[in-house]
Amino acid sequence: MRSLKWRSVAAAALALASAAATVLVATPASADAALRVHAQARGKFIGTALATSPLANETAYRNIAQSEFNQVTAENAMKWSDTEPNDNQYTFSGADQIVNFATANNQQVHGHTLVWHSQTPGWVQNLSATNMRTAMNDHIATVVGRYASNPTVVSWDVVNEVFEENGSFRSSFWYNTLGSSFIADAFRAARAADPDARLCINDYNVEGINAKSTAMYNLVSQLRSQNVPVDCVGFQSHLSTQYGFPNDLQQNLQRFANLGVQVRITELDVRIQGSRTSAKDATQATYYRNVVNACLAVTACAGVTIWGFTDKYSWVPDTFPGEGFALLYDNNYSQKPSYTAVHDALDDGTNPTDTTPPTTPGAPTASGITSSGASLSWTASTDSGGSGLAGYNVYNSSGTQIATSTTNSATLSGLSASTAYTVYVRARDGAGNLSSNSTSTTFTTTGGSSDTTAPTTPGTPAASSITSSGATLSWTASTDSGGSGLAGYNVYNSGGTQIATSTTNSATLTGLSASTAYTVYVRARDGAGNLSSNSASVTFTTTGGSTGGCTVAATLQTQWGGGYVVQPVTVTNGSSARTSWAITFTLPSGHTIVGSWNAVLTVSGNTVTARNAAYNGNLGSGASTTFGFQVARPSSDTSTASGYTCA
Ligand code: 9MR
Repeated sequence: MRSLKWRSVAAAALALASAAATVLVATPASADAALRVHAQARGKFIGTALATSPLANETAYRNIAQSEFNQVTAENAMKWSDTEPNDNQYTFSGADQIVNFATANNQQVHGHTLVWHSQTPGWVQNLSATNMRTAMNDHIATVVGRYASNPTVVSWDVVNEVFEENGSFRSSFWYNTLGSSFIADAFRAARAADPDARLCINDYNVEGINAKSTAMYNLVSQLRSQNVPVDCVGFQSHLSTQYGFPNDLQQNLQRFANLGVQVRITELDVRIQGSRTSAKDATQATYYRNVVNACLAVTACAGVTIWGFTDKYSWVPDTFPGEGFALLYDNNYSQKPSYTAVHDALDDGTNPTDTTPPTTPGAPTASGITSSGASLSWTASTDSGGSGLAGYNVYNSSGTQIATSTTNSATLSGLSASTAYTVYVRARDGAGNLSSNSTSTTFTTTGGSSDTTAPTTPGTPAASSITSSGATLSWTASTDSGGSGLAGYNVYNSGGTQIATSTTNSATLTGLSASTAYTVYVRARDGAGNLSSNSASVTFTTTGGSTGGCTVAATLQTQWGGGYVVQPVTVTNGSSARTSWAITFTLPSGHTIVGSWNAVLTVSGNTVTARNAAYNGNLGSGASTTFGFQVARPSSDTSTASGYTCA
């Protein structure tokens, strides 16, 4: 029986509100309780975006992600380029990684994002109207459908960033091919795929009352009057201290709430210019406090999600050279004044819910020990804080979490033979409080003496489905004659860091950087933990995102039946001065360039390369220049050039 996802959350919040009304003696808040403890006490979520690579590789990243937040959004792993890189070929490794992490830590997942003009593969962008609508509906049915019966995934950004700054519909390939009807279609497809998920429309620069947020307001109002299932509006809130705080944020949230939708802050960060100073930190902290307070003041505001938590992995410096430090923790995972601001805004000094951790579990006992696994069991904890025992985390001696469980036992797998493991457990409750560490237990896996023969060396990996953030590798399988049998493969980068594992002779890499060369090789492993020699390596380069040494933004100035003008195309340099630049973009078939200015264009197939003219190649740090061009197209065709990339 599936649970009623977000509706049950609303019921819990109501129960909390009525409990608060009858509890007369307030318990003092624990000053150092985690953000999620205070957020839950206020009936709100506090979320973070998560990136798959540090989640897999960094204990400090995982520890903060699980202890401070009760809601997570995949920063990239659920986007179309990651989930359906080729038509009808779905890859969910990154998405599942995020969902599994959230499930293990009693967090909810907000799905991001189904229909967006960015990070959508070229095969979608060039489809005919009929085929594009089918592809969109299939994608939504498959991605939403995958998690429809999973109570962890409660909501989705169905369409993202459909407006221009002036409030007109964004001239995206979606809009240019399908008109605005794709928006209602997408919401209906999402509702059909999961009737219980909360469905959101999401955008940036809509925090204050302005042309763009008013266009959003009018659209949401219109869609709801047409019974299109829009449940929620997401305000990204990528703020910068240089533009001032949107002081009408609360008023804006309230006018949307009055339409009957839930509102939420979905991607909050506050970037500063140049290096950090205590004055800039203090200003930034004020912005964070103001956003949290605005959400707290609006009953229909469900919570605040921050776009990551450590400056180490923020998108900001890549996109805005010279700006950064936008998050709650510095590069070394130390809390900044912005953390304290969010904490103190959420902490109202009374805390009707749970800051009491469960009791310490008993020392684990190991049984069923093999060369690659063991079963652990321990005496259960109890929880008196009110939120109830949620489960247990199992850690190794270096503090890395190696398993989670909802019962007082766990199965460990993938261990190495003849190896001593020291493990301990901690209980966690529904509010995210962790118990003290149990006493630890050391056990030794059985001998690899019977199998010391490594598998044969796997074939050279071949890279395919290369996007700006991922790639698929496949290779000729190894064989194992040592007796324990082939268990799988590890994938390494040129620095020897393991970046993926697989039980088959292929793997999907996610979370890669755009326009970057990656050299990777694989090793096979058997059931006794023997590793083969390294395969030969392959080098591939991810496609260009918008985050290379320069960025490009193209504006459709005018269009008519048989053609259009793109002007200005603004090329903005990164942080190092350059003497030349090159932009590539894709022309739909049947389109021809009929004129250009301030750049030299060459056409090869459907790809156009625009290089600087003799006089505008020199760009200092952060400097911009512009060019433009005119295109002829068949008169029945409404598509335009797309895929602008700074090479
Ligand atoms: O933070 C994301 C970054 O890692 C990606 O490279 C980028 C690709 O366009 O998307 C970033 O996240 C965006 C989000 O999905 C939608 N709103 C704007 C966010 C910041 O660009």
